[in-house]
Amino acid sequence: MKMDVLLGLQWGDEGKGKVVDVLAPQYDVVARFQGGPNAGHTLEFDGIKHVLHQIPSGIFRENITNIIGNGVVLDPVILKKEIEGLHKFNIAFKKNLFISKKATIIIPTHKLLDASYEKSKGDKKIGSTLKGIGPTYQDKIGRVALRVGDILSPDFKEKYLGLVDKHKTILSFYDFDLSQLAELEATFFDAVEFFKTLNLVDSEYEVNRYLKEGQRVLAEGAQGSLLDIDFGSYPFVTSSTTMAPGACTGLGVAPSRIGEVYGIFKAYCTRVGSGPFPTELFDEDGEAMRKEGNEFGSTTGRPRRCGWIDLPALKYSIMINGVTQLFMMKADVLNIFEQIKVCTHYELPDGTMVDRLTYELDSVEVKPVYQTVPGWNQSLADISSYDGFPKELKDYVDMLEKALEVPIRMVSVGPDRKQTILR
Ligand code: 2SA
Ligand code: MG
Repeated sequence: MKMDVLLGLQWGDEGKGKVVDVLAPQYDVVARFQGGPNAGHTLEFDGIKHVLHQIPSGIFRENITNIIGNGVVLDPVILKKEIEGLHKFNIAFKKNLFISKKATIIIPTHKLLDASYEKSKGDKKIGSTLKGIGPTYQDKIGRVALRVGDILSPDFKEKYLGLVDKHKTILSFYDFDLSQLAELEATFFDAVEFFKTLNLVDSEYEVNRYLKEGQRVLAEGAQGSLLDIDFGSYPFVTSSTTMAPGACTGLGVAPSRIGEVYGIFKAYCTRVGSGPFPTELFDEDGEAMRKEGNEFGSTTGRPRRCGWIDLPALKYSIMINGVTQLFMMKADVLNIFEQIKVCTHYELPDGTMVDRLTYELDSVEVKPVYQTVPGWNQSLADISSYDGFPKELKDYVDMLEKALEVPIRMVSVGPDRKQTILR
C-alpha cells in the first residue's frame, strides 16, 4: 500500500484540516510529520468549530489511528491542554493516538529563545508564532535536543537541566528576563507526567506495518510549501520541511511508498507573519477578503495578509511536491467580488516579466501582472453539486486547472464538512 500526502501549497491556512476531515473516511491512519504547535488546523462540523495544533485531524473519527511522527516538534504543555479540551468528545486517546519516541520536545526556554531572537531582529523579524519552533529544530539539528522517549528515562531531569543551562547562556546574552521560568517549568513537568500516560512508540514501525497490512495512511502536512525551510521565501519561513519529502523523513516512510500528493490551495492567498507576498492587497478588497474569509491566525489570532491568487507560486509548489490532485478551498470568500484577479506573471524592477520563483525573487520587489476575470458575485450557500456552480465559478476552476496542469478534484464552498463539492 502507498501513503498519500496532503499539503498546503501556499503560506499555510489553506484549509488542510477541513480536507483531512472530509477525506478521513477513506483512511485508516492520519499522521503528522512536521511542524508543531505553530499549526492551527480548523475543522467544522455540526455547527461547531475545532482548532487542532498538534493532534492529527483524524482524531474526531472513531476508527482512525492518529500518529504524531518523529519529524514533529511537540510541546507537552500544549498537548495536555489540547487533549483535555477534547474530553467532551469522548475520544479514545489510548486507542487512537500514537506519538513517536523520536519526536523532539519543545521546552519552556525554547519559547523564550524564540521571543529573544525575534526581538533582536527588530523590523526584520520573521513573525514567528513564538511557540519555540525555530529554536527546537535548531537544537535537533545541533544534536542537543530532548526527544519524547527521553521523558521515560530516569535521568530526564538531568538532561533537561543540561539543555536549559545552554539556553540560559544564550538568553543572558539577549538580556532576557527569566523571572517567569520557574512557573513555566512547573507547568512543563506536570505536562510531562501526563505525557508518560500516552502511547509512546517507534512510529516508523507502526506506519510501515500499517502500509504492509494494506491499511490506508494519509500524511497531514502543516504550514505550507512557501514556508518550507529550503524552498520558501527564506529567511521568512518555518524551520521544517513542509513539502512532500518531509513526510518520508518525518515518518520513516520510503519515497517509493508515496502515492497521491494532494495539494490544497485557497481561491485567493493569505500570509501571516513577515516576508514577500507579491499579490498582497492593501486596499478595501484585501480588507473585504479578510472579513469574508475570517482571516485571523487560528493559533495566534493575528490578522492574515490577503491577496489575489498567485499562479507562478502555485506552479512552483506543484512542481516541487509532485502534486497529483488539487483541492481549491474557500471559493465562497470571493462571492463578494464582481471581478477577480489572477496573477500570471511578475514584473521585475527592470521591466522583465518572469513566472518563476528564483533566488533573486526573495529580495526584490516585484509587481504582479494580473488577468482579470468575471466573478460569480452570488452566494454559494445552497450549492450541493458541481452542476449547480455558477458559470463564472466553473470558468475560474477551468482556467486554473488549465494553467496548473493538475486536476482540481474538490472545491470548497463553505466551512462545513458538507460544503465540499467533488468533481
Ligand atoms: P514559526 O512559528 O517559527 O513556524 O514561524 C515562522 C513563519 O511561519 C509562519 N507560520 C504560519 N503561517 C500560517 N499559519 C500557521 N499556523 C497558524 C494558523 C498561525 C497563527 O493556522 O493560523 O495562528 O498565527 C503558521 N505557523 C507558522 C509564521 O507566521 C512565520 O511567518
Ligand atoms: Mg492554520
